[in-house]
Amino acid sequence: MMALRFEVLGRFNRARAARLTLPHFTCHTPLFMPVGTQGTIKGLTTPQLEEIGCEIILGNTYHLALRPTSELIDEFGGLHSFMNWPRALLTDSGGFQMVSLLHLADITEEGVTFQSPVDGKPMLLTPEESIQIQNRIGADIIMALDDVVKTTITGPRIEEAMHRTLRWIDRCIAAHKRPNEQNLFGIVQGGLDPVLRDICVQGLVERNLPGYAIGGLAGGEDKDSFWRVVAQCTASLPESKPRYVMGVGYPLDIVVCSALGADMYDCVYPTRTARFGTALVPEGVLKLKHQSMAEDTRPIDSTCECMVCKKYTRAYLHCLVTKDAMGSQLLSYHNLYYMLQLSRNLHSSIIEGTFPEFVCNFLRKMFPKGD
Ligand code: PRF
Ligand code: ZN
Repeated sequence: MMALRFEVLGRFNRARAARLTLPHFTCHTPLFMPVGTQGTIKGLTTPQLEEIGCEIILGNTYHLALRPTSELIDEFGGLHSFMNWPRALLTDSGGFQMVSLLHLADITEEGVTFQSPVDGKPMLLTPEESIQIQNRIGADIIMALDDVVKTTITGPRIEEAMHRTLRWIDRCIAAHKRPNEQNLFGIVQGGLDPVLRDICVQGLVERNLPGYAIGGLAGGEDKDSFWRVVAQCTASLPESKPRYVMGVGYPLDIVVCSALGADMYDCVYPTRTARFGTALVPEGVLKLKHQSMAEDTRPIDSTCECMVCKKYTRAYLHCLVTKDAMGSQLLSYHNLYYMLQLSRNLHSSIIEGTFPEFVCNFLRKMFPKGD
């Protein structure tokens, strides 16, 4: 059972441009998903997200379950109506957030145990519970609970986590009560080991899920290992299903992973770096706090068509940044616009057959000295 349609509209070698029709919205790949935590993208309203062409946003089960709680969201008819977001939503299962945010989290066969940050009581998130919470939240795509370990560790723990992720997928599938309204994606684990990754891909593909994610990356491994795992997984995941690289990434990673055949991405980077006064530009980054911005009459990026670049100077933004909430709001607006425009440019260049030229231009601007 599936609640999505994935139509590949164009290809260039392994890169794909597709239309992803979800219950609440029709999205286009390569697809960047801004990350919300407590049911909001920090600094932007939902009408602003529509204005910049955002098609889908990511919510975190862990944050939403603690506050406002999934029961309350359910009473409001789901997260779409609670946050007044008419387009698509994806929720992550919660385990990864607990393990990465709470160092006290402990993983057993039953699930992830952690101390509640609300009252300090021990709590257990099982695969069944994660799916039940995500069923209440009502996102278009829900993620399986996986056992995530850092790619920088080695040894039997990597193998244990991969097999546990495969055992948990069956508990997730059995617990999923709304397969006609919500798409359950499985997550490939296995660290940097190609044999383990392959076992995990084959195991998940046998379950015939509506989509697949590549997990466990962007955790401090070198780019070479990271890209090699993405290339290996995309080569054996089905052509007809969306492929989501979790927690990625930087503009360069999105371009490279799309060339390797990945379709979906999420990352806090554009909004987090905005709060530190950094704007994303074709040349890399622009630090608005820097003294050289104080009298600069130019926009952040003269080639950007966003509201912030049309209306404000670097000097004005320099003045606001870190002193007023408006500073990070305007930078977040521009940075998300930049990521969404990058996704749209990737999509159209793949369709038009100009993907290699697009990638060359992107790289030439970002690395002018060729390094
Ligand atoms: N699993 C889940 N969420 C994630 C990841 C993962 O592996 C990553 C990759 N580091 C980001 N978010 N469930
Ligand atoms: Zn802009």
